[in-house]
Amino acid sequence: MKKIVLVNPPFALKPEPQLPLSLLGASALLAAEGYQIGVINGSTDSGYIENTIEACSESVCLGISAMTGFQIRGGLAVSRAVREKYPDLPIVWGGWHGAILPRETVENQAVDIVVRGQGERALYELVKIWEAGKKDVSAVLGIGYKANGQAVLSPVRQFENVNNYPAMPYHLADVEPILRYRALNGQGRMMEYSSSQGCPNGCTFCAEPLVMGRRWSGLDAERVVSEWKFLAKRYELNSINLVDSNFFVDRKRVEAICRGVINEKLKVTWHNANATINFLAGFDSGMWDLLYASGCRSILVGAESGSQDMLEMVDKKCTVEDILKVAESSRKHRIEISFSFMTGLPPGNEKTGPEKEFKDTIRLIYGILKINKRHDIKIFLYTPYPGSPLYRRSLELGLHPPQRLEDWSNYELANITTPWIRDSFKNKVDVVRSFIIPYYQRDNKDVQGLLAVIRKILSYISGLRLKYGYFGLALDYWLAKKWRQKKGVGF
Ligand code: B12
Ligand code: SF4
Repeated sequence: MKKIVLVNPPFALKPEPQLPLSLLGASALLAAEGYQIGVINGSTDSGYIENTIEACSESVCLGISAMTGFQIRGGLAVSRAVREKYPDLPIVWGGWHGAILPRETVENQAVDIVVRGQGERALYELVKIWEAGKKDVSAVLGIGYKANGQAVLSPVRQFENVNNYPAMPYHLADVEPILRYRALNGQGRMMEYSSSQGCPNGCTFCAEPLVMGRRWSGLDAERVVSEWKFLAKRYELNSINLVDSNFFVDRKRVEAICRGVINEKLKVTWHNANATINFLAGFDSGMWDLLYASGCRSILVGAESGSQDMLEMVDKKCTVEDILKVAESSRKHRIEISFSFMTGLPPGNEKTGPEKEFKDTIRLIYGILKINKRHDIKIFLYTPYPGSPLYRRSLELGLHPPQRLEDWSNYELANITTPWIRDSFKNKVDVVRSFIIPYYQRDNKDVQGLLAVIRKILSYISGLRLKYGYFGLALDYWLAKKWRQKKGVGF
């Protein structure tokens, strides 16, 4: 049986080790049939380009996974190097960028095929065609390919029930260094797990609706529990890191997973499960207790904004009060929530410009932290990722997007400034994110003496700044920044 080589390019210059879960998912059907699959992980292997070239001898194809941004850079470098050495080897791109912009992706000379959306069956069918020595891929649904030098998109593939797929072939990845890295960094032996695909919601900034067509499918609860049991034992895990776009779509399934974990007496905790505010706002005490008892310790929600106008613009289907309600009920039940906010959204009208929106968001963040300082707050500057209504609105407002695959590799949160955002606004957000919120959140119990006094003063001032939404006269964080630059660590 022949080989298949799949590459997860690094997602940053110095990436943290990450499990190449997208590739494990895409290769699940082939792995279950016993294909020899080489998974090369650019987040742990700095020689991933040379290693891919070597691995590709006698391979049926090369597969690349890429999100929009930095991953494209490595994806293109490896595709070009392989194209040069093996000019006839088919090169397939999958993952979110290709799914969102299939034409631009397949138009690139180093790409032959792009898979849009779920990759398991499409990759399986492609490999079968090439293995049989054929070249015509036009019958494969949900892909882009070249015909007479032109990009062609085949009809969309029906969203498939994830229970049709076999378990993810974790054994294909070099898992141990990743788990060890996490254990050394205080996260314990934590492993990614995907229990569902898709999301039924239509938030106007998100690419999910375009890529998965607002469909959702979750693995049956019994299967989730038995896979967690297997993984926990096989890899000596402390915890599971859920990467589902929306873990909580089916309440009965979540309850059954929790009961299953309790009945099986699994000793793993589970973290970062994605949820929506309106779903969590409907939980009673019994549900929160069940979550905690089954090991749920943190939940991730897109709170997005403290401005009700903005919540409506992004179609979050929740209110600012719902967000505070979730902060309170989760606190009572010892579950931490990671509230993710996006600021600098495209202005709707004068009343909803970025300054007003940021002020409302800060007020809400202060309200959340007053309820529980241990809730995690993430603030991102809105980056228009293609494939969403808000991206189209951003184009109308003057955003100039890259045109070619190469140029999308520089499209990163850190270096995109939308036309309606000023540098001063960007700096203010940065200060709030990196100084004000963390300083307010610290309990300062780990230090004594003068440092403890300085920290307490900083915490107090940061609290006042959040409370009144005032970030001028910045002597406190100017000093903190200088200290950090000089000592390499914060106060
Ligand atoms: C884990 C994760 C990460 C990890 C990276 C993991 C890795 N690959 O190394 C980290 C934390 C580093 C990360 C970073 C970012 N991420 Co991210 N991430 C995810 C997340 C939560 C899970 C991915 C996953 O493993 N899913 C499970 C697998 C099985 O599904 P999948 O990835 O969709 O793969 C399937 C198909 O896409 C396809 N497929 C994928 N690859 C391939 C390859 C081939 C050859 C084939 C045939 C098929 C195929 O088949 C798979 C099975 O069906 C997704 C959301 C989600 N639920 O998918 C967001 C998501 C992919 N990330 C997203 C974003 C926006 C980012 C960031 C920009 C966020 C940020 N704040 O910085 C950065 C970008 C980093 C960069 N510079 O490239 C967006 C994608 C937007 C886009 N246009 O690409 C997503 C969709 C979240 C969202 N809804 O907005 N991310
Ligand atoms: S932001 Fe979250 S809830 Fe909204 S569509 Fe995307 S994945 Fe679904």
